[in-house]
Amino acid sequence: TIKGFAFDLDGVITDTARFHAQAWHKTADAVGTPWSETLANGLRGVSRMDSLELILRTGGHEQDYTQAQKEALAQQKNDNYQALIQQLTPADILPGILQFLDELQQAHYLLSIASASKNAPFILDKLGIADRFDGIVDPNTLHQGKPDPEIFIRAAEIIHLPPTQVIGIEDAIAGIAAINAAGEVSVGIGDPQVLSAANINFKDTQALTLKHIQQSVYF
Ligand code: B16
Ligand code: MG
Repeated sequence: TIKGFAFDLDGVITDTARFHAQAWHKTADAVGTPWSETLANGLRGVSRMDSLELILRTGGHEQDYTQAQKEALAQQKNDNYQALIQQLTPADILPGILQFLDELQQAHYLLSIASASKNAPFILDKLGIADRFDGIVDPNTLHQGKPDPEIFIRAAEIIHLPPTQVIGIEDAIAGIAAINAAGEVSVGIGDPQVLSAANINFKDTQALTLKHIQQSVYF
């Protein structure tokens, strides 16, 4: 039986991808990599350092920067990003998510956060929903990013459940792969053609309800 839910943050609870894109666009300009929608999409769900590497590689600049310079670029991006997310309010919670959290809490499910973002605690606080989660995985302690299952295994551990009793919710292909590899039930938010590896699909957060999940074979 399912006893808990592990949530991705960006793309599931709130749309911070637009702020990541804005901040990375500046980085791309600074290193001379042409900005594109394809590049922006490739950065979804990817860790900070891996995102920078992708931007450098896309422009053919992977050999042009020392490790120290890369760290400075990543720091600069995060400073710009943090300036942008100051403006987040509870109105930035994606449609249907608050009602979904209410449903889950009323049914006494345990809830955790499996976000690659080191800014997740700050973002949840700005959204006014930090206290609704029983645990937040600290990405500083992880060895591998999504699609490695580590973050979702940890997201089950921190709510004291085996992965088989947890449903993971993700908007990224790498995230669904991570949930599946962790042995959890995967829920994909977004184009079902793109997230075809998910056990259950919803086209957007508005469509996500406990009832719809329960209608699947996993309960
Ligand atoms: P930070 P998620 C991910 O969040 C974002 O989708 C990704 O664009 C970002 O680079 C990553 O977090 C790290 O974020 O720089 O704030 O530590 O989808 O895993 O909730
Ligand atoms: Mg995401």
